[in-house]
Parts: sequence; C-alpha cells; structure tokens
Amino acid sequence: MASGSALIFDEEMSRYKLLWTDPVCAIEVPERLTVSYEALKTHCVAQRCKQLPVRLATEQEILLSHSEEYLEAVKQTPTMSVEELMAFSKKYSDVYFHQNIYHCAKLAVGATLQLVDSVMKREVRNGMALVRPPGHHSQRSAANGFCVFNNVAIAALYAKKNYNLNRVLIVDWDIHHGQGVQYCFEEDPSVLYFSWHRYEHQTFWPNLPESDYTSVGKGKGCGFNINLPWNKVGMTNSDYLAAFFHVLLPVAYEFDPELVLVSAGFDSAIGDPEGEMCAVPEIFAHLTQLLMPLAAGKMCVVLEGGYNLTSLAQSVCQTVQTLLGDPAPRLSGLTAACESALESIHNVRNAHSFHWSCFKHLEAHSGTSPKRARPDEKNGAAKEAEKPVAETNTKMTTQDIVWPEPLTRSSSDVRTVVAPPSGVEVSLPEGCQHLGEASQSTTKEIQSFRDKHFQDVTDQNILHPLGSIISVLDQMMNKEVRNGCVVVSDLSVSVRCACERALMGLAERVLVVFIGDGIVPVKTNDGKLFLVQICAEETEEKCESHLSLCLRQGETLSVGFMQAVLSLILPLAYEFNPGLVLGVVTDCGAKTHLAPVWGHLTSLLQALAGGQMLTLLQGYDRELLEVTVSSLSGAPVPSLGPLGAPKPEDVQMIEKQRQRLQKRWGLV
Ligand code: Q6P
Ligand code: ZN
Repeated sequence: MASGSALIFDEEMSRYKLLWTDPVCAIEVPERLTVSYEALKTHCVAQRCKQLPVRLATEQEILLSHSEEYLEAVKQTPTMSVEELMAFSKKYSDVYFHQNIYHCAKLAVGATLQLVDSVMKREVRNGMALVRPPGHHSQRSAANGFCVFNNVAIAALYAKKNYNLNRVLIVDWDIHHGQGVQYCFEEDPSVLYFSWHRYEHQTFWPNLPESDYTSVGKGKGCGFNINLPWNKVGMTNSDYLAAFFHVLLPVAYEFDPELVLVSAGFDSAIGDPEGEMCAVPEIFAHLTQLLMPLAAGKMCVVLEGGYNLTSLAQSVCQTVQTLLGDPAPRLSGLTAACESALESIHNVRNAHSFHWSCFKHLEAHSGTSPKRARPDEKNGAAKEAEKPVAETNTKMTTQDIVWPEPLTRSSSDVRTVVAPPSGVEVSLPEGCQHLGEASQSTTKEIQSFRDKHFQDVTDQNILHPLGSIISVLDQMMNKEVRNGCVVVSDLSVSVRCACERALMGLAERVLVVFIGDGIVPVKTNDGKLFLVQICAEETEEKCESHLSLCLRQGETLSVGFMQAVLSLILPLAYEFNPGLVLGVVTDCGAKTHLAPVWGHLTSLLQALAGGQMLTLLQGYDRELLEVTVSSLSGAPVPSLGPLGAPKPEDVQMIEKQRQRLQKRWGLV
C-alpha cells in the first residue's frame, strides 16, 4: 500500500519577478516560494517527504487546456524586451510576464503532473507541489491573475486521460475564484469543482457574475460546479468549517472522487492583504485532514495564491504536516458561522438541492430564510472579538495583524497501540504496536476502581481489559502514543473506567461516540462529556450533550450514517472540542455493513483532540478490528462508493436532532 508524502519544488520557479511598477502585481514575489520551502526545512517537514524532481510539461500537456494560439504567444515572451513584456501583459488582467516566466510556467505544470503521477502510481500516498506561477485563473487563451497555464485543470485532464479516471474532485480554497478552472469543466460531470471566494456581491476581483452560487455547471455538468461566495471579509475558522460540513463534504462523499486535487491558495488565511480573512494557518491542517479520507487518500495539493509571507509559510507547513500524518492542532472557540456566511451556505445548498441527494430534503422548504447566526452577534461584535489585534493603532493594514505562531506538532514514535483479545493474532500495520502487559501500579488502580464502583465484579475477562484501557490512556498522557484500540467484553464497566480515567488529567472533555443499543452509563450533565449514540432502537436524549440517532440498518446504513457524521456529529464534535475521543462499538460480530463507515468515522474523528482517540470494541470481529486499527494508524480507508439518496426516515431523524441541538451548538 502506498505510504509517504511527495514534495515537489524547484528553486528555478522563484527566478522571475515583476520588472516594472504595478501595485496590483507587486504582491506576487519570488519569496513566496522560497519562504515556504525554507519553513518546511526549518520544521524538518521537507526532510520527511519524498522530494521529487520537477520536469517541464510537454506542449501536448499544455494543449490539454490551452489553445495553440495562446501557447504560441506565450512562447514568444522569453525573447521580449521589458517594454514588449509590459505591452504583452497589458492584454490580460492582473498578470505580468518576464523572460523566464514561460520556463517557470512549464515547470509549474510539470511539477503538478509529477505529483499526479507519483500519487496515481502509488509511489506515495499524497503530496504537495510548491509552484509559481499559479494556475487557477488562467484560461484557454488568456493569462489572468498571476496565472499563465492552468496547473490544476491540466492535472485533472491529464489524470482522466492517463489513468482513466471518471471522477476527479478539485477543491479550490484560494480566496479568489478560479474562474479558469470553472470554464474548463463547466460542462464536464467527471470533474467536480468547488471554490469558495471573496466576492462581496461582485465588488471583489475578478468581479464576475458567474462566480456566484447560481453557477452550478451547464448541460451534463449541471451540479458539478459549486461556488460559495463570501460576501464579507473577516471570515473565521468557524465559517470555513461550516462550509466544509454543510456544503463540500456531503457533496464530495456523495460524488466519491477517485482523486482529489487541491488548488491550495493561502490568501484565505489571516494576515493576507488580498483575502482579509481571519482563519488561522492551523485551519489548513483541518481542511486537509477532512479531505484525506476521500479517494482512499489520493490527494495532490498544488500551491496557488498567498501573499503574507508569514501566514503563507505557516499555512504550507500545516498542510504538508497533515499530509504526513501529524495530528492536527486543536481549534478552540468555534461557534456558529456568521450571518453572511450562513446566507451564502444556505443559498449554495438550495441552488444544488436538485443535483445532490444530500441536499434533496431542502427542496421542500427552499426559499426559507437562513438559519440563525451566532446568538451573540450584534453588528459583527462577536467577529471583532475573534480577530487578533493589530500591533499599532495607526494606519492598520493586513500586514500589521498578528496571531500566535502555530505550536509545534509532535508525532509519537508509536501512533497506535492495540490490545486484541487473548489468543487472537492480528497483523499490525506500520506505526502500530501491541500493548504490553499492564504494570503493577495499573493493577492497583483497577482494584481501586473496582472497589469504588463494582465491588461485585470479579470476572477477570471484565477486569483485565481495564488494565489495557488505563495503560493506553497513560501512554497518551505521556505522549508516547497517539491512539489505541482495546477489545473488551463488558462495555458498561470499560466505558465508565475510560471516561473517569481520561478526565483525571488527560482531557478536560471527552467525546463518546457509541455505536449500539442500550443505556450508556455516563453522566452528560456537567459539560465534561458529550455522548453521541448511533443505535437501532429509539432512546431518549437526556440533554444538550447527548445525541442519539436511530438509523436504518442494512446495506444503505452508510448513506444516512455519513450524512449524520458530516453535518451533525463533526460540527458538534468540533464545537465541543474534546481532549479525547472515545469510540465504542457494541457486539462487533453482529454489526454487518458497519466496518466501512466506521472506518471513515474513525478517520474523521482523529481530526479532533489532537488525534487522541481510544476505541473500545466489544467482542471480536476480524473485519471491524482490522478497519479500526488501520484507520487509527493513518492508513487510507477504502472509499464507500458513490452514496445514493438517504432514507427519508433517516433524514427526518437527523433534521429533528439538528433542530434540537442548534439551540446549544451553533456549528450544526
Ligand atoms: C489577484 C489580482 C486583485 C486586485 C484586487 C492562482 C492566485 C490568486 C491570484 C490573485 C490575483 N488582483 N485587490 O492565482 O488567486 O491568488
Ligand atoms: Zn488567490
């Protein structure tokens, strides 16, 4: 199985620059590339990647998305004088040419294709290409917005052609609309293009009516172009995550891509003079991690914009570290998206409700006003509070904005420890280890726990796994391991033990995700525990820290299940911000069809709690144990296949719970 991450970079792409005065183009500097690469080296990230050489794209490859006339015109630029270059640049909008840019543009496309090849040939699992010039604005016969050739569009066409792909997802998190990519695939249902972008009701560059949410694709491609316009500046982590939970991820899962390409512009991060947004660099760890379960992990990230060198370098590091498997930093202070973001999200979901099953239920009440925003939001006061402060109060520009430097992300030597049932042999993937025998002190702790709660329990089959649970949590606290999987026989005792123990120093809050019926013996009324239960029999929710979902079992389990995970469980989990996720499955052997979705849930939940997750499996089921261990160890989870329409009963149940919980949790 493919492992490792590619990093593709060549200093040559920093060897062109603006040769005359032009305030619009002045921000696109060679240092964007060198600073990003230096940061990757300084943090020992580059060294952990498989560094691959760039190559020149061939003419044939460039012609996949550009006209011969345009290629011929660009080909003349290396011999032009500065005056001629200036005149040539004027034919297009917001772009400059240089004698060496044609060479660099061919390298940028070539680097992107090298990345696609290494991922598709399984030489690596994923990777990033650091390139200049960027690509997403460039069109069939036009340069635009610093872009000469459309790197990512060419990559999608190349991947379709050379690897016979039927479904490619392009996620464009740059803060500008990649209209060039939209034009290229507008009528193509095999390439799903998602872009969010600063729009401000068409007053922001490139000021196009077709950048609005109403452009959903044309003809056969109807539904495969998704534009999420930001009509205000200052969008935060919460707004970006809401866009992922409520727009991109449900559609992406339904689409089931075979390859994910990211137009990774970091001008959507705080401090950027173009974007003027407020999401911190750490958000890119989450955006990356949330996309990694798609396409069995095949993900190619390609640099686009990003003009604050500090913010850019930090964001690039966050992204590549996540590709390598380092745990994502915890995000705190998440709330409901702001009013303007909610309006956009509502509009784009409605515009796509005819194309995507995950939004079908909206048809009935389309035209309703967007759901409520942050309750405390008055004239953006809440938003102001979230914004980091400027260093000075005179002539504040985006360059003056300061934010804390992201914390070092350490990864433990052993990622996953496993305690299988005695006598069962399991093959462990890379980064996995068997949990050793519990220590003397652990044995004492089990005794005291037993004396406190279960004096009558003497069964060693029940008590023995408690030692494993305590050891795993101890090792987590010492940062020796990130996660673990313990097979248990009695859940009531083990769940209580795990929660109680975790709250003693490891975590201030624990999220319990419990798959199965029965009463879960945990207290949810003190804010320290959140219980999500997915079951077959209706149970009663006690409070706002308890979500119980009764989903149709059987072959279509995955559809309702994933809808609940993406639009309800993940937002709740992020806002709750646990220090540990406890995943529990009852009666493993009896749960048919669960393994694939459980793998995805486990994979997604690792974005929380700095990756700290303990899973308890009741009883032995080879498939479920293998899926759990493989997902915990960071191996790609097999795709679920394109998802069909959810059962109306499931949708109803999810919507009912959403409405109940929205009163307390804004992100849902
Ligand atoms: C921005 C052009 C806008 C003037 C409005 C992949 C990267 C990019 C390019 C942005 C061009 N000027 N203030 O392209 O999207 O960041
Ligand atoms: Zn941009």
